[in-house]
Amino acid sequence: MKVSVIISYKNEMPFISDCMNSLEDQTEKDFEAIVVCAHTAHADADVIRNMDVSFPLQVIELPEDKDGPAAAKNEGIRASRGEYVFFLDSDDYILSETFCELIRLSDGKDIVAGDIKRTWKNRLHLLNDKKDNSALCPTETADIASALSDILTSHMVLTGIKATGLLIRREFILKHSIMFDESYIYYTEIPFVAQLLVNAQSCVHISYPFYFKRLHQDPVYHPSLNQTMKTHVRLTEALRAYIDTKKITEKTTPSCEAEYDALFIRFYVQRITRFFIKDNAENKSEVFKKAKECFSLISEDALKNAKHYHHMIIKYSLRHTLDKTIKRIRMHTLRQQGLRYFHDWKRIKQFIYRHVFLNRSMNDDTFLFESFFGKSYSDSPKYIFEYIYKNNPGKFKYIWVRDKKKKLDIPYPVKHVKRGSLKYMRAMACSKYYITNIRQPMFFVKRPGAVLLETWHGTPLKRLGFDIDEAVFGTPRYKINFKLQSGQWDYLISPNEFCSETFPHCFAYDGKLLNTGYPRNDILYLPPNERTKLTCNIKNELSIPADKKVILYAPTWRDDRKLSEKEYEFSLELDLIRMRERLGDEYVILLRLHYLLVDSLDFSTLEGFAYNVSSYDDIARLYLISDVLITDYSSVFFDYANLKRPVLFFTYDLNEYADELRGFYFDMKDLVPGPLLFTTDEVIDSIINLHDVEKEYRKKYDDFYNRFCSWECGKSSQRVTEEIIK
Ligand code: C2G
Repeated sequence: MKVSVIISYKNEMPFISDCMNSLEDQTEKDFEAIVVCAHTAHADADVIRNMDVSFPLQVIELPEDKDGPAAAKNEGIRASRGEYVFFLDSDDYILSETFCELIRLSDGKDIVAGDIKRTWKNRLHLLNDKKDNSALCPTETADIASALSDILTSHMVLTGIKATGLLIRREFILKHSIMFDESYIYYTEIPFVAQLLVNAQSCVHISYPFYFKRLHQDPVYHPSLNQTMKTHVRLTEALRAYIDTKKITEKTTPSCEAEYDALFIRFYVQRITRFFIKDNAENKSEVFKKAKECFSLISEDALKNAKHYHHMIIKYSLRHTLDKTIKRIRMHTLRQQGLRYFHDWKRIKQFIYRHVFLNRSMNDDTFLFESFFGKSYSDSPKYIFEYIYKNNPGKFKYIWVRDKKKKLDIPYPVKHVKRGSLKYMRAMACSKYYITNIRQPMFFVKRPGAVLLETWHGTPLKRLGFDIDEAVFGTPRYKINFKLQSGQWDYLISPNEFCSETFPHCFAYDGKLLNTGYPRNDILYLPPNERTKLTCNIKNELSIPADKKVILYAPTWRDDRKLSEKEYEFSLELDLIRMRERLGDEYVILLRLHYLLVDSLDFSTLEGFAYNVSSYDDIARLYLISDVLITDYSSVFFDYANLKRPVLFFTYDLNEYADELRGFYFDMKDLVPGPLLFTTDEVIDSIINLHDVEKEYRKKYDDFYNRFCSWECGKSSQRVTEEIIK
């Protein structure tokens, strides 16, 4: 047996198939896999044992008195039989040529090392990307001193040092009794690698990333071990690892002392000093004390070779108190940011926000409202605003955020601030109440006493936030950012029981839920005479003939059609010319694009039949004037159902959308209160036979209404307001 692969497992079930598949695909087949499971993972151990793999697989369970990656790896070493051992974490994976290449270079050497690459991607995405990576040119270093040095310098900071990805001769480990220190929670690999390096008699390094260390996108439900640790505990342990490493390396030569010191210095400057200047960091003094123990271990040469600031701040930290050190680090950071951001106006504004506006007093009587990035005066923020305005005359001041390309038409005396402007930054910092239906920007700092009401913008059919398996589109920090944002919300509105069950999980939200129904739907419950009057007015406003019935087509956006930040492409799959031929005598159609879709519709040839209402502020008013809604996977039908009018689903790309893009919370066929249609002709036929469609779906519609609309009664704005202004 050439290689024993040792895989430590705790709770990485969503990732382990990538890990196992990467072993299954090895071009070199002479290996065994030993999975060592935490005692808490008994059920998973059975699942792994039953995995259909073609290589020898042993699954071991740790006894109850042992825990953590060090114990698991040691157990793996004891169970291994191969000439070499190779540590692979169960959330990571390797290239299919890894063993073949490392074995080719081994020739009885103590250590064969490839590089580790950190990635947000799963294996499939990585393999797709790799096709474009052919330009990478590996270099091999077999001279022992250089190879050992290369292994260390391939890591940027001390905490990057890993035992994973190294092919290590088993006899060599046993001869020198090199084991993982089980008193570590996380950084046991740092002193382990130090022992390997000081004892190795032969080593080769190949500068090629064979090993892929997965960065966890979901810090809440699938966190990595270091995401579960408190920062100060993690940093203190890493400092201890440096101290232990120095004890190991000082005994022997070649000791790689210079490389270790350089990695430590960078770790201190890049990680620990940044931790010190965070306002909410816990136990800074404990970390500072441990860091001071480390400073005396750094060689003078290493300090001299370090960058000027690195050298200076270490000397400074050694001689001064934590408070003084923090001031010194802050000064440097300010200067650095000043230089770096000098040409970046957006950053300068954020700098002013943090250092100027947040120091001003908060305006306890001011409300800041925002709807869909300031693109419209609409949705729940609009109805909450109008309720507060009308019921609290003269008591409050109001600010509305507007998009830079949009002038909001608000028929009340409010201040407008352009999104991203300095005035907007000031309003974000100084308004006591912030009411928005989208996620707040990442730079936003919630001040003590401020109130953030997240109204959100719909009952989700499409999976949302933490319920999306993996953020394939957009930033891999999607979930990490989402948690930071939802952690700032004081209140979140829920329109129905389903949302009250789903929102806490999908937003990783544990704040207060307002089970009030949606303020944006209050308008759908106006008394009949007011509603009729309003409907006539809106039709007039849009120049829609009073004698024509109205079809509203309101599709949603598709994650894979991104054009730029917050802009997605739309393709119109309904054949409007055909619709006009068959329906034009009786109907007009309103096309309403989602706020993320770029509006390039041109209806000049369809005048009198098709109306582009994409820039109309408030879709609720469009619901009121329409006789039938066509949508796809948008949440609009949950709101429209309040009117109990027919809904058709034009789902021409259902399979792709459901399986490849987001996935749904429900089986659409079971849930929706109308037919799923795939062609324009099917849509036309359903509209011509609308009465039959309504009859067919009546029972389903009633059930749907009871499930999703029964909390709405036209008083949601009032209920929400009473909660937030006590
Ligand atoms: N909307 C609109 N016009 C459309 C589609 C949507 O005005 N053509 C508005 C509606 O108010 C809708 C909201 O935008 O409720 C959200 O749109 P969705 O299509 O549901 O998509 P998304 O913005 O991804 O929100 O929980 C809801 C989900 O988050 C979906």
